[in-house]
This record gives sequence, structure tokens and C-alpha cells, in this order.
Amino acid sequence: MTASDPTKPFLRALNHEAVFPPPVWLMRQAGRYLPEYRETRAEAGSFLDLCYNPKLAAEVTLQPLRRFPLDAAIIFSDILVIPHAMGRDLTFAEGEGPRLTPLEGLPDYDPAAFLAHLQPVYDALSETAKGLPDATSLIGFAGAPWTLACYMLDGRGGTGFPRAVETMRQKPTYFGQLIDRLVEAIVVHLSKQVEAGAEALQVFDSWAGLLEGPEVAQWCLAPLLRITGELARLHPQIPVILFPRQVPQEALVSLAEDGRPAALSLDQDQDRHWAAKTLQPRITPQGNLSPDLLLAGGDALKHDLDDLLTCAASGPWIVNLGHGVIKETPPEHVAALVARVRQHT
Ligand code: 1CP
Repeated sequence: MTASDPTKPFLRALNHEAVFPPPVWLMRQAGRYLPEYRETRAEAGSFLDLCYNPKLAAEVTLQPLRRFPLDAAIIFSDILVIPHAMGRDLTFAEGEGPRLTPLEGLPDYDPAAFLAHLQPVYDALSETAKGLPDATSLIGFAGAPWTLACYMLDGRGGTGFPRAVETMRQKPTYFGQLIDRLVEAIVVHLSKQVEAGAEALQVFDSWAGLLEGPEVAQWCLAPLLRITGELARLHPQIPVILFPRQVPQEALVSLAEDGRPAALSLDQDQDRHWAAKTLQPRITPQGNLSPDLLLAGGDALKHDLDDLLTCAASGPWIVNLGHGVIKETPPEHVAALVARVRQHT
């Protein structure tokens, strides 16, 4: 399959074609808001056991597609499997999110051991590809260097990553070496996902909003450009979506001009009409409904979606949220959202 595969609306939109109604998928579309996910997770034992079980990971990847006519499936995994595969310990305590031992020095990166650790992710992709409906595309993903460094240095989320911010500011040489190592590992992991069947890739820089002024260019944009540059060389036909969450508009413009990602995923605070005018001529915007509105459902969600669909009528757009589905979201709200996108002609 290539990005111009005429049967797949998601890949057509990534190829900068205006597809209407626009393709739709949701970040965290597989996950705890679905009762069948909670059941499979219990069967697997723990979250990480689920991530490393190819059959069950493929099963939860496909679960949302059985309920909703989505245009893409994102492989069920986590951004933190990269630090884990670099020998960092990783646990997910129930209801508490991830925990890692805070990094000292540089992490190990032995490519053979790294790929052996991550083989279940590639097997899950091949397994998922077998069960995918014909018009649905398969997305592989990774965390961006800055966001992975945040978790590796602080060892947990929810705190604003003070150690990562301080290390980035106080020890730029060391920090640069860490970022270099992560860029290398991320490219290898994404490239293997393509070989296993991923038709598009998304890179999550969820904590890019913590960077200030010139730090955005240095630690978010530059590493992302190195990743898209390497991937364009290795897999020129594979579209890449970048998600630099909460960065200023000029950073998005700079990525659209210099980075040539196929798409930029916008968080819910970005002005979508500005994006339609400024970014859409160059790249495909993706986003940016509020996960809180999806949780609430009803008229406010309908209004916001109708506003978004006006942007999607002016050129290529992929309907998505500005961040992941909140775990208390009723699945019926997701069904209503997808149905309303489909109804639009
Ligand atoms: O309890 C559970 O079952 C675990 C909840 C959960 C899930 C469903 C975690 C723990 N990760 C995932 C899957 C996941 N994570 C996917 C694939 C599923 C899909 O999207 O449908 C993806 C793409 C991710 C990516 C991810 N993990 C990000 C980037 C996107 C984002 O949300 O900003 C981040 C930051 C993580 C770290 C992580 N993993 C899990 C949690 C609870 C967190 C966030 C912790 C924090 O708030 O800092």
C-alpha cells in the first residue's frame, strides 16, 4: 500500500488530497473507556503484558474498529517501550501512570537487544494488519525525543518534569547527547514498524509546551526534523504525522515549511481557522476537537464538530481530538461523533 492508495481515505488525506467527508480516527481510541479493552487488559495481567502480547495487543487495536467506522487504527503500544527497550526499568502502578528509575548518564543503546525487546510490537503490527478492514489504515508511532527524555529524567508524569527542564537548561551538552541517542532509537523503532506493516507514522511530542523561546526550535523542532528527514530517506512513501502539543503557531509554521511532515496534529488550544488558512496549503492538519467536549457529548460537541467540518471543507483535514480520549468518555459519544462526520456531504 502506498500513500496514494485510492481505496484508503486516510492515506489520501495524508497525500494532501481534500477528502470529504474527511477521514476520522481518535488518539487513544483503544483504551480504558471501552469495556472490552478492560476485559482484555485483565486477561493479559498488566498493561505492559498487554503491550508485549502480539495477539492481545492486536485484539485491542482492532476493538474500536468493530464499534465505529474509523479510518485508521493506531497500534496498541506505548511511547515508553523505547526507554524500556534501552534497559530502563518501567512499571505502571494501577491508577498512577508510569514509573521509571530516573536516568543518570546515558541509557544503553544496543541495537540488537533493543530490537529483540521490541519484536512483540512488530509482531502485533503484522497481526493487526491481517484483521484490518480494507479501507482502514494502520498507524505506527513513537514518542518524540524531548517527551521521552522528560519521562526518563523525572521517572514519572504529572509533575511538570522539573528535572528534565533543569537538565536541558543546565547541562545542554549532556542533554544533547541524550537527545541524539533517542533520535537514533526512535528512527530504528519507527522504521521497523513500517517493515511490519505500518502505513503511516505519528510522533508524539506531548510535553513540547514546557519548552520556552528558542528551546522549542532546539529541542522539539530540530530533533523532529532529523526524524522526518531520516524516515524520508528510508521510507519515502510513508507519511509522517507530527504532534508537537502546545507549541506556538510559528513553530507549526516552521515544521510545515521545513519538516515536510504529511500532517501536523493540533491540540485543542490551536486556532483551527488559522491552521486552515496558514498550514492547510502545505500540509494536512489533524485534530482538534476537545476531549472534554467528547466526554460531555451533546450540543456543544456538535457545534464544535460542525465548525471543524468547515475547515475540512476548505482542503485536506483529518478529524481527531486535540489529545487522547478521556477514560470516562461514554462510547456512545464516540459513536455519535463518527456518525456525524460520516453524514456530512
Ligand atoms: O491503565 C491502562 O490500561 C493504561 C492506560 C494507557 C493506555 C491505554 C497507557 C499508560 N498507555 C496507553 C496506550 C497508548 N499510549 C497508545 C495506544 C493506544 C491508542 O492511542 O489508541 C498511545 C498512542 C500512547 C501514547 C502515550 N503514552 C503518550 C503520548 C500521547 C499522550 O497521551 O500525550 C504518552 C505521554 C504516554 C505515557 C503514558 N502511558 C500511559 C499513561 C497513563 C501515560 C501518561 C502519563 C502522564 O500523564 O504523564
